[in-house]
Amino acid sequence: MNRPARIGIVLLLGAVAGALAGLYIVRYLMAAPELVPASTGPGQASVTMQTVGTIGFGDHPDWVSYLVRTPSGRWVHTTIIKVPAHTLVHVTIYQYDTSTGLRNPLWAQPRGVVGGAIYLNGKPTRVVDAADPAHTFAIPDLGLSVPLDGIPDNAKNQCSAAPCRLSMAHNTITFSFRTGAPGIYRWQCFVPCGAGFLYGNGGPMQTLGYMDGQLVVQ
Ligand SMILES: [Cu+2]
Repeated sequence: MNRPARIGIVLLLGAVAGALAGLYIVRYLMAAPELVPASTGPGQASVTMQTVGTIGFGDHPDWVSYLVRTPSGRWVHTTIIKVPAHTLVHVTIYQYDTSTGLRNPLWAQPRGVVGGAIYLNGKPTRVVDAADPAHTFAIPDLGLSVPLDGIPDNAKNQCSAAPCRLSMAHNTITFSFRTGAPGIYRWQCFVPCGAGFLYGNGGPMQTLGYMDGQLVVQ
């Protein structure tokens, strides 16, 4: 093979490698879940989420996940939420997964919520059985921790793919908390719900868009 042909092949291989590296960067390293803003009113905001036992689509269809509802009512597979600073935030979570239980029973007590209570299917609740949560919603830097009780293993009409509908078996948990200064606050679930991973703490438990999230306070 003559020299120009060899140079041509090397250049071609270089271009292919570059294109693949670019695809990898765009597809895997820059891909971030969508940011969903809260619905806002004077001095208040509201956020609606659901937790599901299996997301049912995407890269990891069998992973547990959160979803967030946009102000216009569309369910988005994300955990990145934008709320205003120094504001009372009302949260509603539709919890469709079965129980896993808490590793630390301390987390059975809701903390950091207005009034010290959450509402579990409308009932004021100051502590749950540590065996009952399927997930928690916790923002460590705000001292917020909310247990989300699972549905019974034998519940009828369970949801298997998100977004789940209100006609399917679920618990509704509502609570309120106050935001402070602007910033990005990490939030996560503290139930070891990553089935199939070491101690249940891998996979979805370590992945933004599933059981890890960011509260963007602006
Ligand atoms: Cu979880």
